[in-house]
Amino acid sequence: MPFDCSDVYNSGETVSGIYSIYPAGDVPVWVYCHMVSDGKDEDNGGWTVIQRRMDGSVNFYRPWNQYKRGFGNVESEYWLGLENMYQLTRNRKYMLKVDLEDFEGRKGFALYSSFSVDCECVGYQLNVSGFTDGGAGDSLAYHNNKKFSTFDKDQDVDGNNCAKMRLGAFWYADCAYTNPNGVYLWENDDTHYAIGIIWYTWKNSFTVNMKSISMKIKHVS
Ligand SMILES: [Ca+2]
Repeated sequence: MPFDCSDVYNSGETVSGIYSIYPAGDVPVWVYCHMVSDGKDEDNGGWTVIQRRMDGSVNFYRPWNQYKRGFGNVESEYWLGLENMYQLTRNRKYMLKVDLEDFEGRKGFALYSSFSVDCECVGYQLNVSGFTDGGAGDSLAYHNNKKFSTFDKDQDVDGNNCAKMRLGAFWYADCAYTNPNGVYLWENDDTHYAIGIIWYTWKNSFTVNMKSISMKIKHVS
């Protein structure tokens, strides 16, 4: 039983697609495994996609229990679930890659040599470090060592409720330099401030929205 997409890849499955993994024992979790290299070494097989947005087909404004367990469609947009992320990263060391695409077709990424999510007992705190710039800058540093917040569970350091203000759910601080689980908006829709899928350090804006984003992790041996 593969623990993650690295195991799937190492078993000989080299085609990107949907596979079942077993991060918490005998319960299968369906996940998209990114296997195909696009020519860069860091993209070589075995990435487990933990979050993906591409077309606005899934509503991401959801309560705590949904973010804990995971939701969405592994063929398009989904969230793997905080408990699965915890189970994966407590057992193995992972790197994280965030792939971004804007509405002009430009691409950028941010690579982190270390990524982990702590237990629910400490609010599924994010730990991310070892940044390498893929042209998009480091918008996650601001969220490092923050607890996860949803509209019904405010664990951010802001006096208000960041999930309600940003219409998403994330490791909010005071509140966000990136909002991957925000509202899927078109490029320059600034009708409401900072509720879209932003990556501030790329666009120097809280209202320029991404066409797609994915967060994927790979076992570091
Ligand atoms: Ca708060």
